[in-house]
Amino acid sequence: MRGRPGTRAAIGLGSNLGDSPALLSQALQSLDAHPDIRLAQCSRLYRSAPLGPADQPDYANAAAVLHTDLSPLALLDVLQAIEQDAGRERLLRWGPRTLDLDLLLYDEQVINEPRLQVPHPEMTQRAFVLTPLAELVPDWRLPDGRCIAELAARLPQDGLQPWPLPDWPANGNRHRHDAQA
Ligand code: A4P
Ligand code: MG
Repeated sequence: MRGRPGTRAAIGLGSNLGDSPALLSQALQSLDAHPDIRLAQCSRLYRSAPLGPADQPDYANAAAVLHTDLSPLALLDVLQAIEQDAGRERLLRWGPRTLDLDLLLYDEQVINEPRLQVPHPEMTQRAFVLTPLAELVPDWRLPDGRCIAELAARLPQDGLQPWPLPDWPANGNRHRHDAQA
């Protein structure tokens, strides 16, 4: 199952159990190590209050842009395998998790399959998704024509804050993957 070579895809990363920054960082490394995926850009790390049940820890969130030869479903398989490796258990919708990897955008495509909806149906409502993504690809337009920067600017930030850890890939050496994008 191969996609068009070098297709651009955006993903959202989230975690609120365990060493969340390390889990997100490890997930980015695992993606970049995959033979059919190249990590083109990653955002700063953010800290956000939980959406959903309130009795869970704050989340670490980030966004990344990938270039991939994988089809959307094959990419979802890789994201879910990396979630499993991080000890992810699916106990409760919107409940705490060690690692959540959402496929936000895949080129200009609209996908409505039982296992996969792209653009991610909730992404336009979530500052913890759009603010990091707008750092990377402000001009990327959703298939309906709306642009990421405009959507991000309209959302309340809901306590979303940059989390300036020195060893996060995009801190100190910000957007170090840009040169290859
Ligand atoms: N699925 C369909 N479309 C997609 C897609 N575009 N990307 C299916 C990834 N998966 C997609 O997801 C359930 C099913 O969605 C998968 O089997 C896949 O086939 P899941 O990850 O197993 O379950 P979930 O994450 O608990 O549910 P859901 O609805 O995906 O939740 P979200 O939207 O991922 O939200 N608060 C803060 N502050 N930060 C967060 O990151 N995340 C969530 C989870 C809740 N609250 C949060 C955060
Ligand atoms: Mg999810």
